Amino acid sequence: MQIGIVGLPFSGKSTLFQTITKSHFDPAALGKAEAHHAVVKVPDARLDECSRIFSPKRTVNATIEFVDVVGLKKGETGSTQFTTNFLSNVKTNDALVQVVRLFANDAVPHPDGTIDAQRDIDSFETEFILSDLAVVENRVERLKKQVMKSGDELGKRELPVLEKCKHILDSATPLREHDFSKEELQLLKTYQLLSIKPMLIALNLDESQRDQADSLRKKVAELKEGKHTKVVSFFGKIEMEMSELADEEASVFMQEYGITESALDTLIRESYAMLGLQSFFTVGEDECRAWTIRRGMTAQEAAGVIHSDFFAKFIRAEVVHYDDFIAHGGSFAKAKEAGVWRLEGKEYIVKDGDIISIRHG
Ligand SMILES: Nc1nc2c(ncn2[C@@H]2O[C@H](COP(=O)(O)OP(=O)(O)OP(=O)(O)O)[C@@H](O)[C@H]2O)c(=O)[nH]1
Ligand SMILES: [Mg+2]
Repeated sequence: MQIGIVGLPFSGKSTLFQTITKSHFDPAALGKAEAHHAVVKVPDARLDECSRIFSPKRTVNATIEFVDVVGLKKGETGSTQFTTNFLSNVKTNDALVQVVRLFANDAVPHPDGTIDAQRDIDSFETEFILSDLAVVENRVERLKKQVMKSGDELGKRELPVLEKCKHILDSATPLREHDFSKEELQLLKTYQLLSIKPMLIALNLDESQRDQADSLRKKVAELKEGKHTKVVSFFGKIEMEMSELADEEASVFMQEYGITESALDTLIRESYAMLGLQSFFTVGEDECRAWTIRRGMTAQEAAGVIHSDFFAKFIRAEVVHYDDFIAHGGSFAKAKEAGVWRLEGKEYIVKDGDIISIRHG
């Protein structure tokens, strides 16, 4: 699962990437042709609490991968050029974080001269829609011929889905705001369409905009938020400085600024949720661990994520939800007594935050 960080030049992509991945690269390398990848721990207060209760030898967080997508450059004419090279770098991601610049900084002028979130967001939207339309139209034409000539079965199934896409794109809306069935999504996968990818719009604010942070976010959210489009805000520069501090210093700093949770933690968790991912936990004195599954997965499938043997030899799952576990003093015995600890069969749909132990043969 990979999330691409995109955005106009000088919007703060590399600043964000370095902060969430706690990595550093030479400023001279910023904007260079090669993309940076890093795996990031998904922060989870529930897992931290389990670790406090069990004091295990190790605690293992869920992870996701972020990429600083490079290749978007200011063209000769001054406007930003969405080259095919850039668009193909975007295609390989499962979801996108679009950094939108709201901070003013004369030292690094905005490529379009002024700060305008809506214009920036729309320019990406338009490019993505146009790129998708080209792919879809081209394919529809070819498939029509193919189906007529040979009665191609796969083609027959694909054609109506692609025509549906064309219809949506023609009305200038991104595909991600429409419902597609599992089968339809499967058929569309090979086309790596851009506007179908879930999108988190991350507004990069300056320290001085602290008081307006909420209203600025709401303004953009009202216009842009949708089923698979979310809007969050963060403070690129301070967050970066904060990430360079030791944990203790950072918490003093956060208190001083009245930050309750690092915006970046929120951003990572939102990205995880945006991918349709959720966590269940295994706990014990050896290890407390968050495992990643897709929403809707069964107990047997979840067991298979831990070990393929657990899938094959699945008998039952012992399940208690984290909230119930905590409500009963973080004790399995009390949770059992209260009847919130249960045995579930292989068809049980695992919930985000379930604590599970697999019984297998
Ligand atoms: N004042 C201010 N400056 C910022 C903020 N975020 C980033 N910058 C500055 O803006 C410049 C560009 O930031 P980058 O993170 O390199 O931006 P980018 O989107 O990766 O840029 P390219 O890779 O060149 O497209 C740097 O000089 C940052 O220090 C912010 O929140 N406030
Ligand atoms: Mg960069």
